[in-house]
Amino acid sequence: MEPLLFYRHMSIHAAIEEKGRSALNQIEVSSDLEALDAVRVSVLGKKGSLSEALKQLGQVPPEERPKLGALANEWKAKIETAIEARKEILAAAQIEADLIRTRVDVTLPSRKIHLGSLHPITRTIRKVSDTLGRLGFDVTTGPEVETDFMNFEAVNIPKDHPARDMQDTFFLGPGVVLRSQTSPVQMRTMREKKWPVRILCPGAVYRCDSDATHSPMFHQIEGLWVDKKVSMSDLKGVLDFFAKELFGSHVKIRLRPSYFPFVEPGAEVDVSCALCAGRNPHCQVCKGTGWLEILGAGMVHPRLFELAGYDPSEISGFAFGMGVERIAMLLHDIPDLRLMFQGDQRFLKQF
Ligand code: 2U9
Repeated sequence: MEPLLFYRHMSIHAAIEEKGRSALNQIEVSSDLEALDAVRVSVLGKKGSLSEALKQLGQVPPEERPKLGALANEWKAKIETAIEARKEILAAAQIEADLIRTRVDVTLPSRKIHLGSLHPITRTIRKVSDTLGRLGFDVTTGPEVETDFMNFEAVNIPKDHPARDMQDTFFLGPGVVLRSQTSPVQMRTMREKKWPVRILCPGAVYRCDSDATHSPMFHQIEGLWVDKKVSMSDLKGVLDFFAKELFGSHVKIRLRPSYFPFVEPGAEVDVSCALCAGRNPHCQVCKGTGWLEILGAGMVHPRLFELAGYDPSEISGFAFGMGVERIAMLLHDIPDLRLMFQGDQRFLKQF
C-alpha cells in the first residue's frame, strides 16, 4: 500500500504544480479579456483543473493534506495575481485599440454646411429697417389687397390720374385692387392712432407693368414722420443719415423738386456716386452724371392729414418712398432687375 500511496500523493503534488504552471502559461498568452476569463474558469472554476486536482486530496494520508492544501492555495493565489496583472495589460491594450480605431483626424477640412441665404430684397428691407430703426422708425405692415379708396382716394390720387387706369393697376373687383404703393399702410396707421407717428412700411406692391426694368410685383419701403413742427430740414437730416449709412460716410445727397400727389413740396432724392463721385465721365454706375436717384420724398400734403382725421394746423410731417429692388441693385451691384425674381441658385447663393 505504502508505495502506491506515496506515488499517488506525489502525483497530486505534481498535478497541482503542472496545472499551475500551465495556467500561468495560458494566462501569459491569452490575447484578450474573454480568453483570459476562459482560462480563469478552466483552472479556478468549480470544474476547473486545480479544483479537480484538489478533489483527490481525500486519497492522501491525512498528515500530507495540509501541505498539499497549502500548495494548492499558493498556486491559486499566484494564478489570481497573474490574472489580475494580465487583465490590466489587456484592458489597457483594449483602450489603446479603441482609441486607434475611433481616431479623428482633426486636420481634415470640415464638411461644407449648406446654409440658406437671405434674398437681396429681404436683406435690403432689413438693412433699411435697421438703419432707420435707429432713428426711431417702427416697421408697420398692411394688406396687399386694398380698397380703391385707400389705395387712391385717401392718398390724394385724383380720379383722372394715370395710376387709376386699368393699364396701370390690377383691379380685383369693384372697388378692390392690389395695392400699387404701400401708402395705404401709412394712411391706415394715421386713421387708427393719434400723432406722433414715425413708421416705416415695407412690402410688395403691384403694377401692370412688365419689361426689362419693370416687374408686375416689386417692393417698396415708405416712411412717414408726423409730429409738431416736423420740417423739410428734418427730412434732409434723416435722408442724409440714411444715405451715408447705406452707401458710405463720404456720400452726399441732393433734392430736386418733383411732384407726387401725396406730398407738397415733393422732391426726387439723389445720392452722389459712391464709385466715381462724378469724376469719371464714363462711369458705368452713374453714367457720368455723378448722381444716382434713390428715392422720392416731400412734406405730407395737408389734404392727407384731413383724410386721416388730423388737424393740419397742429402738425406737419414728411414722407418718403423708395423701390427696394433699385436700392438692392445699387448696394450689391446687380446688373439686371429680372435676376431678383428668377430664383436662380447661382445668383441667390452669392448672398
Ligand atoms: C402718406 C403720406 C405720404 C410716400 C412717398 C414717394 C414720395 C415716392 C416712389 C419711389 C420709387 C415710389 O417705388 S417708387 O416708384 N415713391 O417717390 N413716396 S413720398 O408719401 C406718402 C405716403 C403716404 C400717408
